[in-house]
Amino acid sequence: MASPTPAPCPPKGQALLEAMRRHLFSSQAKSASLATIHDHYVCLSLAVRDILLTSWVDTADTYTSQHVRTATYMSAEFLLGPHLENNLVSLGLREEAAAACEALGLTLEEMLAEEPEPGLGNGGLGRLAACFQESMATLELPAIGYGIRYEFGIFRQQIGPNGQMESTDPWLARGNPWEVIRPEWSYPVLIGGQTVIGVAYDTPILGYGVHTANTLRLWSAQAPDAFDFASFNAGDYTRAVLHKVQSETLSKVLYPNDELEQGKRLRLSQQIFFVSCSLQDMFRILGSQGIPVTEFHRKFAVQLNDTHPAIAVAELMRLLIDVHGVDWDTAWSITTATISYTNHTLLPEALEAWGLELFQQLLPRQLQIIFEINARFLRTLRIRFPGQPELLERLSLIEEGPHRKVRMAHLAVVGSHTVNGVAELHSRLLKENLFADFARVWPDRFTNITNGVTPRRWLAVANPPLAALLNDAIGTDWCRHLDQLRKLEPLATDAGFLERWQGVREQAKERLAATIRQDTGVLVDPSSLFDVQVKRIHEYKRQHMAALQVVERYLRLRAGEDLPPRTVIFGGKAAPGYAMAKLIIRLIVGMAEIINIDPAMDGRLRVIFLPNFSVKLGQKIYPAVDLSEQISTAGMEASGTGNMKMSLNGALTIGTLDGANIEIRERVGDDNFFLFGHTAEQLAAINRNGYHPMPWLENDALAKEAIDLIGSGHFSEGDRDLFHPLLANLCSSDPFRVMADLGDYRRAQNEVDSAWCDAGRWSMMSVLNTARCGFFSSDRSIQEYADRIWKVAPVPVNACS
Ligand code: 26M
Repeated sequence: MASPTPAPCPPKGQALLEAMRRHLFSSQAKSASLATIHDHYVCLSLAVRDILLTSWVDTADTYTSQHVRTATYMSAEFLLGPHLENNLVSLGLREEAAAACEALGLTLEEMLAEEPEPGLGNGGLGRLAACFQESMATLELPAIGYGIRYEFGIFRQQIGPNGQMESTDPWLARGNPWEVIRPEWSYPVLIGGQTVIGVAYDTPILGYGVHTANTLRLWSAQAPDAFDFASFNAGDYTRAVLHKVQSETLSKVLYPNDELEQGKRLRLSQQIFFVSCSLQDMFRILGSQGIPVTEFHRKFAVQLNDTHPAIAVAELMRLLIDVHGVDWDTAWSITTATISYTNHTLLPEALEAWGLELFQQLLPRQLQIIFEINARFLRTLRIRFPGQPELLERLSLIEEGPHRKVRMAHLAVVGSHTVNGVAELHSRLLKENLFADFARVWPDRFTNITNGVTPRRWLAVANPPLAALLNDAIGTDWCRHLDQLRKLEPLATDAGFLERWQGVREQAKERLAATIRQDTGVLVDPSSLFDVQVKRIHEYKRQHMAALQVVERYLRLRAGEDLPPRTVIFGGKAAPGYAMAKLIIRLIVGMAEIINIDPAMDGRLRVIFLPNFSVKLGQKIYPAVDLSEQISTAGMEASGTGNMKMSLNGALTIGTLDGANIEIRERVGDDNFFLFGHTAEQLAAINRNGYHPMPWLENDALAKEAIDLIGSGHFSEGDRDLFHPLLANLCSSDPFRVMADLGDYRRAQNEVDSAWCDAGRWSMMSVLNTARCGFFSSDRSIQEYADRIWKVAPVPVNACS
């Protein structure tokens, strides 16, 4: 009997292709002849959105009907990066999309390049929030992210001969296909006697390989209608419009964190604005499910991402007491059972403290509540620790002195049931230093949850050739269970596998070389060692130490030493008000200008400063890194997450015993990590004896030569003054202990050079880095938050609509 002919299978990408054509007409109102690349990008995004909406709607239905316990992640920053490719990978539609584009005479790559990235964050803290959103969805946890819909994200950086220049990031200028406005969910917030309305804009966050799509809810500021109405009646129309514009500036721009940020009234206004909207939204959800307000803490766990949302402690108290009629003691138990706080830095200059006058002006009721919390807190302390007024002063929520201030970190600690640091060392130092007194009062409140990164964006999306090799070698489970990378270990000595590994790495390096050529005009050799430091520019991260090392290398090459070819790549933004960080960029740019055209280098040294480091650029850089520079002063980098992204993609680390470097080294093995530098304990001991850089420098001829060369104007067209502030600082106070670590850094860099010359061994070490990095998945971090802090369980979502 003849078998029936199967129904013809539609060619790959057919459904997406049809949806794209439909959107070109119905959303972009164009025919193919007029469509721009951007139109096509929008159409593809809308076509993908149509598909993911099913998951999104089903997820909301499931969470609502099952009255699930929900984690809310409050963060002033979400550094999301582009959505399209990530959503395609989560839906398993990457190849279909590529086929659909091809059918239209386009490439998926050009579509992806069109997407502006939502850069709603400064660096590590904002990117962590984004990785966490994605992991919460992948683990099927009921969760909501709450933040601010800044109209302008982190500034765009351009690099000129004088270093960094900033311009605005109008990421919404051409619309945003990934968000849905929810005007029905908007809330009033009273700030400085004026009401501002927050309107919800929702973005779906897809889980990988599951039907869950959680919500990121960002608040946009709007003046209330009644507002201009009153003035209009009084005949002052123009003033009314100006007022309206003023309240809408609340969500205009993300602050680039810099030293001058403190005391900015707009910044404090932004904080109460998004925190109050978010808490009011939670009360609305509670009410809609018929749950009494006294059950708030059973419905919601609220995680504070640093102190930016710490005002939530006072605002939740205010809403419970003033709006919902709860008594103080009940309100306080609910608040402390709800809130937990993550600290992300030990740097004193980054600890938020708001002047009392400003606070009083903007948030008088919340200040009153803070005073009451403090009075009750100090009262219990007086009883527990009699006769210790200094202890009480150190613990108080109010910093005394001529300019009294509210200490936001203290408010967060007092109002939380759990406080965590972001790597083991950081969490230990929190307990021993910053919060030592609090740890005496509440020893069980403090814990550690080491950071992680999402393997979807940072491996599957960023490095498709590596992902394909992994799928082939160990199966596809690694993407949801990153520990599975362990299965690679036996392959680290398999010659055939190492050859394929090498091939994957070469592809990534060629791709980055092309980007470098495009963005800087410099040709680099993809077979050279790619030595990379990308992160915010800050003295504690010590980009200037890496720069000194490059000058030393330049001197050694000029003196005829034989060193293997290196391409040293820097990237990162400096806060616009941070002069020293900008000067460091200027130095690197000056070095690049001279070194890259010096024939004596003979192709053995290139220096690159890649402008405008971002999530998008990171996706091109991380896969191509041979050597990951993680060289912060021990005890200063809370965790670091770029270190994880690089190691996961097969880079070897040169690093100090700081942040998560310590845990990376523990896992990859000390043979596969280039360690150098003083430990945090050793530095503390040195500090006690009084540190001075001169003795270190005097015994170091090469370092002196490098500093002299910079001081001579060699990298600044003869200008001997330009780098004086930087060099004088290094030679006098050297607050970040560059001179104390420089010699050992050089020793470790020499070891890197020798290791690089044995290509087979380097490849093996590279494989072992990837194989042993599974712990650093943000899935593992989030599992810990869910189990140990939030007590939130997964709720699988089934396709129902
Ligand atoms: C302060 C003054 C001048 C310039 C910058 C600052 C500043 C430094 C750190 C402001 C805020 C800071 O902390 C927030 C932050 O981004 N912390 C980072 O959080 C990441 C996620 O946990 C960690 O991986 C990083 O180590 C940590 O620096």
